This record gives sequence, C-alpha cells and structure tokens, in this order.
Amino acid sequence: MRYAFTLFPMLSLASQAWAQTTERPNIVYIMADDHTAQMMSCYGNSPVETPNLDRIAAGGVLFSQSFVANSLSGPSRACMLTGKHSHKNGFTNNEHGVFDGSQQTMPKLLKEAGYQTALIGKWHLVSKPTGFDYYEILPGQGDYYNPDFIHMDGSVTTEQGYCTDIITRKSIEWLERRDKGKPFILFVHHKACHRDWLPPMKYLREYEDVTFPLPTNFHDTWEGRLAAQQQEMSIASSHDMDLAYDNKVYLPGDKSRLSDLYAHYISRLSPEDSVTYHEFYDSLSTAYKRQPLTGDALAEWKFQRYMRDYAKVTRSLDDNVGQLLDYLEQQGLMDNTLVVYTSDQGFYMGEHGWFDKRFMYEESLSTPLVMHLPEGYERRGVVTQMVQNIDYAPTFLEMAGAPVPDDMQGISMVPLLREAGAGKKVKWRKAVYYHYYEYPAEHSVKRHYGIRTERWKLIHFYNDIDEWELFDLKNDPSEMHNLYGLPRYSKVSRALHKQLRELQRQYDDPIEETLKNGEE
Ligand code: SGN
Ligand code: CA
Repeated sequence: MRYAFTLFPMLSLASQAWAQTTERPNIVYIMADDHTAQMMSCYGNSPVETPNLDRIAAGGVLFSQSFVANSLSGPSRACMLTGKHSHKNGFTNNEHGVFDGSQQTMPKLLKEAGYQTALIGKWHLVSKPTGFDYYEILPGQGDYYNPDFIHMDGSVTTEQGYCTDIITRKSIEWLERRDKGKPFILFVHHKACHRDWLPPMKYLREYEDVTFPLPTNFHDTWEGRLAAQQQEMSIASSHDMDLAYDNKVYLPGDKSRLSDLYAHYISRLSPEDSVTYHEFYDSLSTAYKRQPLTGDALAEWKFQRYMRDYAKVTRSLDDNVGQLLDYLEQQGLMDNTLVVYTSDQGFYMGEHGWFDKRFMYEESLSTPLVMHLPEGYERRGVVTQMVQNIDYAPTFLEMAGAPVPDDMQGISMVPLLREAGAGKKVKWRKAVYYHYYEYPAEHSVKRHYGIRTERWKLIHFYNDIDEWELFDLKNDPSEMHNLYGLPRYSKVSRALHKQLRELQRQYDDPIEETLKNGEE
C-alpha cells in the first residue's frame, strides 16, 4: 500500500522523515520542443499516429485545456521550473533572457526534499542549470545530427547519432546508474520537433505519399487582426518559411536568407548519412526546380513539405518515448512513477497560414499534456479544467510530499488527479493569464497579454501597436472574427477587462508600468 501525499506544513523535517518511511513517487518529466496537440493522435484529428504518446494517455489522463503562460521556449521552461509567470521569474524572452539560477526552483526544492534530480537534453536558459544532481544539456537549440552536449564540468562532447535517440539513451543510462534507494525526478527534454525538422535517416522517406489536409483557415488574410497581419511566420512567405532551410529545396550554390544555416546543420551528418540524405532531398529539389511553383500552389506545396518533415521528426520522438516507457515497465517502475509528456508550447500546423507559435491564439497558447499516474491517483480519462505550465512545479512538489511555497503562482493539479471519475467538483481557476514579450524579434509577433476563460478570450497587443481583440471560442474556435468594439459584445468585453485587471493584480504583473515604458 502506498501513500498519496498531501501538503505538509512543516516541510523540511517532515518530508525528510517521509523520505525514510514511505515510498514517494518518481517523476519522469518528458518535454518535447514545439510539439503540438494537432499532431498527437490521442487529441483526435491528428493526421499522424503517435501510439506511444497515446499509451500514456490511455492508461492515465489527458488534459484537454492545457496552456502555457508565454509561448516561447526559454520563458516556458522558466515558468515550469519556478511555478511563476515570466515577470516574476525574470525570463521574459529568448533574445535577452538569462535565467537567474539562484532563485527558488522546483528541482531545487525536490532535491532538498530528498529527490535525485537529473536533466538530459534541451535547457535553453543560457545560465548553467542549478538544482540538478546531474545534467547533460544541448548548447542553445542543439543539433539534430551528431549533436554536442555540455557536461556538468563544462566540457563539451560530440555524440554520434540522432538527437532524440541520444537523449533517450542517456536518460536510460542515468536511470540505470541512479541511486535506487531514493526517489527521483528525471527531465527528458527533447529538441524534437523544433525547426527545421531534420528527420532521422530511418524515416527520411516516410510520409512522402501522404497528402495532409489543409487547415480550413490556411488562406486566412487576418482581417480585423492587425498584429496577425504584421507577423513573419507565414508558410506562404519566402522570407518567413525559407525554401532551402525549412523545405530543404537546396542544391549546391543556392542562396537564400537561411541557406547558409541549413548548409551548416546538414554538414554535421556523417559521410555515409550525408549520401543518404542528399539522395533524397536533392532529387526532391531537382524535381521542384524543373517545375517551380508560385502563389497558392507554392504555399500549399510548402505546407506539404513542412508537414511531412515535421511528421518524420515526430514519429521518431514517439518511438523514443515508447522506448523509455518500455524501460520503465521492464524495471517495474510504472506503479510508482508519474510520467508526464508535454511540450514547451504548441505550434501552428498551417492554421492561419502559419508555422511557429508566440501568439495567444489557441494553437500556441495550448500545449499537449498527458500523464501516467502513480498508484494512489485514481483519475483516468480527459481532464477538462484549464491548467497552465506554472502548475507543474506545485504539482510535482505536492506529489513528492514537499511544501509548495506561497510565492508560487501555479496551483497543484493533485486535486484533479485524485478525483475518482469526472463526477466530483473541484474548485478550480476560471481563467488563465498570458503575457508574451519577445518583440522586436524573429517572426515579428507583437507584445501582448490577455485572458482566456472557458468561452472568451481578450488580448491586448501593445508596444508599437495598441490593439484589442475579443474572440468567442464557442462560436469561433479558430479565432477568425475579432469582436472587440462591437456594441453587442460591450458587456462581455467590460467583464473581461475587469477580470483581466484582477488577474494582473493577483499575479502582480505591473502592466501600467509596462505600457508606460514600452518595455518588459
Ligand atoms: C529559432 C528559430 C525560430 C523560433 C525560435 C524560438 N529560427 O530562432 O523559428 O521561433 O528559435 O523557438 S531558426 O532559424 O534558428 O530555426 S523556441 O522554441 O526555442 O522558443
Ligand atoms: Ca519551443
């Protein structure tokens, strides 16, 4: 019989005592990069199958309303580590952010509570990881092919192989050599499926016969949405989605904005893999050049290329998660391990004509979240409450029997996980708060903040723009119609403004100052 832990007021001592007397759950926290629910079969409507990710959901829970607080890698990771919004943890954007590793973080608190803490893979927070007994991280975004890893002593090694496979192997190796007398948290943080979606050799030719369905709003012209009109993440645009770098239409001598970067990434391939790679993409490039396309035909062709490469990378991610699950099963660890699968944010798969993320619109405000639950947590199936990535830290801490500090802004999901069946009512948040800061920057998404309730979304784009948007998610789930300013919605709009101000007060986001300075 194992114990399900609840918050314990006298922490340190109490949790140490517990550590000695009871078995606390391990945590395997798998996080992909830019993987989105539209490309995960357990979420429904995915054009590709992800059987291993679905395995987690099938035996556990799937969160149907899972959101981030700031849809970008570094900021998202900082929110998860601290349980706090960006303005509190200080890492507001990738461009200038350096994570202050001296602050309180979930791994540090778990370590204090007697957990072994390890991190393998993408980190992306610039400063050295703190709070981990062990880490091996990718420099920055890392490489897909023969990637470098930074070790705890600062040394760097180049590993042979495909990044997703290597991160899995290293994770299993760490599990093998861990101290088996202690509970652990292992962060398995993949690079896949980040741009520019470089596939493993074994899946190079997969999905080539698949024609992916075009999202209904692929040809969106962003009417009534000024910030959306000014983004640079359009699949159709040759500036935003580069034919060489993103679509791999590239033969020696080709020059485009990102062709050098592309050449650099693929130059990491071993001579043997390089031949295999070029055989495939060179023939594709040659065929394209024989019949170059323009206009909508080109945009739709780029969309297919994008989807195919993303699918290949995702397939390997799914395989690798399967391998890790197999290992946990073989070791008999599943009964007492929380396995979390999520991403640092969602992504556009052609919706609104886009790739990338950043906007507070549904596809990138959302992030996939499925969990296999340890014994003692009876909830199964779909959890519909609105959760956010600031909730992970308090959840892990409560499950570990460690205290949740008052200054954490997220809320522990434990009550949602204990609930037997969906019948019981759990008191839960009514709205989520979002704030994105990285502008001016790549992809040109304006700074904005906003509120999302079950039904409505209100967004304010600011800095060198001053635009409000209001969406009715029930009648317009694709967010095509900005209702802001329409007399019919003035009452809803007033109520949302009020709720938004309340959230900003609750989270202590100094928005007046932000607007005055035009800075974060
Ligand atoms: C890189 C990519 C961008 C992407 C950011 C942030 N450009 O800069 O397309 O939005 O990362 O992504 S690339 O030319 O280098 O591929 S994040 O997930 O790390 O936040
Ligand atoms: Ca990302």
